[in-house]
Amino acid sequence: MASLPRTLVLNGPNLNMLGEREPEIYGRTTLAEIENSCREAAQRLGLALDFRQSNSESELVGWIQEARGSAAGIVINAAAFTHTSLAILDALKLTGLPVIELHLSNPLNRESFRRRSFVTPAARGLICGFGPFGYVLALEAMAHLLQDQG
Ligand code: CA2
Repeated sequence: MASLPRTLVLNGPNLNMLGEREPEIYGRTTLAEIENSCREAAQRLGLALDFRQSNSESELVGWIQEARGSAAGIVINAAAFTHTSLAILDALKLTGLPVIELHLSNPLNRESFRRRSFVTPAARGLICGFGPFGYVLALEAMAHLLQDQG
């Protein structure tokens, strides 16, 4: 039987703290609960899931580079690195894989420094503002992209 297309879901700095601080912006759902919803969605959509979080830019870049050989697509909530990291942008472009940019909040209606994203130039699409449900939406979108790709 052919193996399922693998989607790498990457989470950037501080997202391991979800549910503990700033619930008015990021809600009360923990990253472990989000991972569980992603696992259910991936199973339903016929995707293999690799769900990771790091506070280190270097580790995230390493994982993105490795995805070239092991993943069919990348969903990334780069958190604060979204607004600062040319290294993550370059790594995402180098993979040649479909990338979906994801945010829990809508960075466009927050502080002006959140309006610039270094991920957007590498992304096929952007999902933001839907809280934890955005992760499920991103996997739906990825399954759709990979199906179209054949
Ligand atoms: O809305 C998002 O998903 C963000 O990527 C979250 C980042 C922020 O810098 C982006 O502009 C938008 C911040 C993640 C911080 O995570 C926290 C987790 C728990 C409590 C407070 C922050």
